[in-house]
Amino acid sequence: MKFGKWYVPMVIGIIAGMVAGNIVIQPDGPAPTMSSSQIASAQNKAFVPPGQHDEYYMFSSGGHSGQMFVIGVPSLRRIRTIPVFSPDSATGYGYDERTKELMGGFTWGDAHHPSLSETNGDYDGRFVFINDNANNRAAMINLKTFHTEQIIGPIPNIMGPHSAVFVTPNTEYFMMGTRFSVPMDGSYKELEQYKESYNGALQAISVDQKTGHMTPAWQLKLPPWNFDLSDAGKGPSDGWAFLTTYNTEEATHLLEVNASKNETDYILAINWKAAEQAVKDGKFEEVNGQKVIDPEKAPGIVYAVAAAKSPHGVDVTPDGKYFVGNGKLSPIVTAYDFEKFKQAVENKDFTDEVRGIPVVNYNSVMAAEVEAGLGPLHTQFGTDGYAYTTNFVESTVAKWKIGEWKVLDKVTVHYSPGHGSAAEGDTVSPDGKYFVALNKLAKDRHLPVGPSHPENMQLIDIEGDKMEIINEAPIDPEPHYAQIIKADKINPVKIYEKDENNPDAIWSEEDARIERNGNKVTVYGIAVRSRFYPDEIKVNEGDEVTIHLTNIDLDQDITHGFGINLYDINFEVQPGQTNTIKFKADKPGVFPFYCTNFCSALHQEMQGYMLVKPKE
Ligand code: CUK
Ligand code: CUA
Repeated sequence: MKFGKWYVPMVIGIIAGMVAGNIVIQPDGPAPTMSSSQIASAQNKAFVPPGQHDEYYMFSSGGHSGQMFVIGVPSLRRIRTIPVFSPDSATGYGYDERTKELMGGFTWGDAHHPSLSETNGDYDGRFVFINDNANNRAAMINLKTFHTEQIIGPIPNIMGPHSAVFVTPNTEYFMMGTRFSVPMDGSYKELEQYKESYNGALQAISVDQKTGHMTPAWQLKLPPWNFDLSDAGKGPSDGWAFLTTYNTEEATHLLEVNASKNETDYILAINWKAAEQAVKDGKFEEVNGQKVIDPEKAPGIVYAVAAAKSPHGVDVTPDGKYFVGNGKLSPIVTAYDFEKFKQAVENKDFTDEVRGIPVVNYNSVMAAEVEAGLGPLHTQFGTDGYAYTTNFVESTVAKWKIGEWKVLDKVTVHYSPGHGSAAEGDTVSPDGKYFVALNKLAKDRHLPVGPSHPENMQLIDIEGDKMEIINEAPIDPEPHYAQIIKADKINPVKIYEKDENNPDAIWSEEDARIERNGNKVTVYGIAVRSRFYPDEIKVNEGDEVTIHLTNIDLDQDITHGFGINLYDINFEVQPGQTNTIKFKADKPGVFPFYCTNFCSALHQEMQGYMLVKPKE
């Protein structure tokens, strides 16, 4: 392998850097300032005047904040935070009954990779899905309302679905590969039994095309390695998914060193249509209610191909002809020719077998090794076969071209980019135009705010031959991946449709009431500028209280909040929405409740009292 001869010194350098706690080789101190002509050009291209809309939405993961950020491109203005895996008192997410149930008892998630729904390999603006790397879950956000509508999981048998979520070209499925290996049946096994008793997995989730609702479909049992990222094939490679591996050393301790020993790890190519067929043919085992396919017992589903040391991202080109592995501990990005890969599989052109998985001959399928730079993590695509790779260690974005296989331009970013995101970058027809580098470190780029800084997004104009940074903005931790979709593909509703069939909703003051059944008190209330009805809720200490509240202000952007003093309760009702909250009135006394969301000139008058009569 070509990369064999020269990545070793570099890897030693990186590891030495890691051990010294200083992986970032970018120097400290202020970055070079832009020239006045660069500033003028940037203002021209990235400025969105007040009142005008951005051309694109960017959906960015919020990492361990558990949220998703909606950002306008090119302005980089953050438009909305969509709470997904963590509570958010600003919207009452995680307080009202529906969202409390969604969160399933967890108070955080680690959201890494948003994936917009696709039709024929193109973003269609219906839904966006995202993984929770911490709690084996995935969420669906409906882009009509920008609300999290469903969270599934924790899904049994998988652990830490980091290589997720990646939709197939018609959103038949999205794939979730695990980062961690664990005993798949959920049993207790010592780490000494790692090699025999631990496994990774690929989870396929099927998606209902009408509602976007997710159902666990099947799981593929994988070797006890770590899996990093995946991508779905398209066009000629439709029906396949690609998954990077690391720790094929099967180390259990000090992975920093022990998982960086092998010269190569693998990219797994998974024929998901064959997996689907195997399930139909009954070639699976039921484990904890999940259909688990063992590739050793159902051959023809999983193949491996060597990839430069501990690869991070794997990305399929827009035409689906190549899949591209990003070296991480090797300075190269490897492009594999899918057609040749398929031929090699047909011809059984294998060099090895590892844990029952045939290893395809690298030299037969490798199309090119692109010398991208130090620490390549992820690649995105623009128009005309241009590709953009983020180099974490050297803090650059490298532009190269499919077919030419060499770097044509590089731009220094600030600092240490993880993912990047190109406009419509994961579709069959990317737009080019913009690339956002999602930099892990901001350091000196913004006003200092103490020892820790925000992450830093930088917008790069990729239209010309030379890439040019034209905008930047800080962002809370932590965008991993983001997808950028044309704004006109998304048509959110302006108000919730009046649901006459919702038994919890009422639409007039006359229907407002408080019902008592033993110690259960149910309030049917309305919120309307600028009052609650009823505005006196009288209960006894110890009562179980349920409040259904409907916002009958059917007017865009008139949202009411409902907070109760000292009861740790706050939720919201958007126009036309009904929400429910349940709690025990365990503190006697007088507690005002009030609208927490400024809604009118008489917002401050929008209040009432909850009287909790003490027990005798
Ligand atoms: S990962 Cu964070 S930079 Cu979770 Cu996609 Cu690569
Ligand atoms: Cu309703 Cu403020």
